[in-house]
Amino acid sequence: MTDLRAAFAADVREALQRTPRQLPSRYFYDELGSALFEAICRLPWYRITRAETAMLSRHAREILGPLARPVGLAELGCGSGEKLASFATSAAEPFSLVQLIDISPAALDMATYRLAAMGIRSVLAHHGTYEDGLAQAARQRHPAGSLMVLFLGSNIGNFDPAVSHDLLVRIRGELREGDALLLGSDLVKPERDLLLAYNDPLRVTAAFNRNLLRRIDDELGGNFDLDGFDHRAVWNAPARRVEAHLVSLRRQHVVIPAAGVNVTLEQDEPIWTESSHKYEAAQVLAEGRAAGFTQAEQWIDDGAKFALTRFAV
Ligand code: AVI
Repeated sequence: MTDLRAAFAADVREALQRTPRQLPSRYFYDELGSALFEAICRLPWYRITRAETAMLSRHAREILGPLARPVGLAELGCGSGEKLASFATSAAEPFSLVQLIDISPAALDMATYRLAAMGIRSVLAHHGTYEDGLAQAARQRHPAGSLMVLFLGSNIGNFDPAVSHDLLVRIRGELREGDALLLGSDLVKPERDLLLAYNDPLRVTAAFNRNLLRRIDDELGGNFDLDGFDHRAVWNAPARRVEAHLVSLRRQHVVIPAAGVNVTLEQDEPIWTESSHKYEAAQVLAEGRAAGFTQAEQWIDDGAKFALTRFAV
């Protein structure tokens, strides 16, 4: 068994044994999962990607304004590279080096190809976790100028608060004076809008969620019956997060040989697969401060309710 498959198996086993049962959302992003996420980003009800791309393009020069030249970029979770491409086009200046960090090899290929098509060839792709990629990016940075880490798409919202705090501290720890972090955070909005975004009428998000079971069946030999689970999204107001669940439609036995899993799910029993935390704009500033960033500037899309914050060291 490869290391990646062994880690997948161990994580699935551990998460399914919790109460309530869980599955880690980072495993959504195999090739099909990444394609389904790209489709979600195009849904009329999921506004994060369009709002952020427009803001990146509109404010590119202001965002880069105070940074020492040449600027190097490192994007955590670059996906298809579409946002980075739009930012680079509007910035209209050369970057010393662009570093891409993602757990999906397909995403890294797509982003590298997209940047190359724009003439950006000074690109390094790091396949792996945010932590490892960040450490690599800091090691490989251009010796002159500054580094801006991009952590966009409200990817931070998929982590529990304690973990996201640690990640911000980690990012801060890899940066030097004059560097910056550009953080994209989705803001709290009416429940109706949130539920449409995470339980869309075309059921693309439901497919994205169920694909995790398909991946476990394919890669770990599981016997999940995809028709035996409903996608459910709920807004947990006190915790300020949308939770995604897969609800067992009947009592069923799940066996995943490669993960050593043999469990019985009751009818209506949920498996919690994802949290998408939402923020108040001031809370984002406070979290950056708590992680050790000294200065911040924020741009907000009031319609989509999305914030881009540049934290400086
Ligand atoms: C990648 N991440 C920020 C998305 C989110 O909004 O939590 C993943 C997603 N899940 C369902 N729709 C989109």
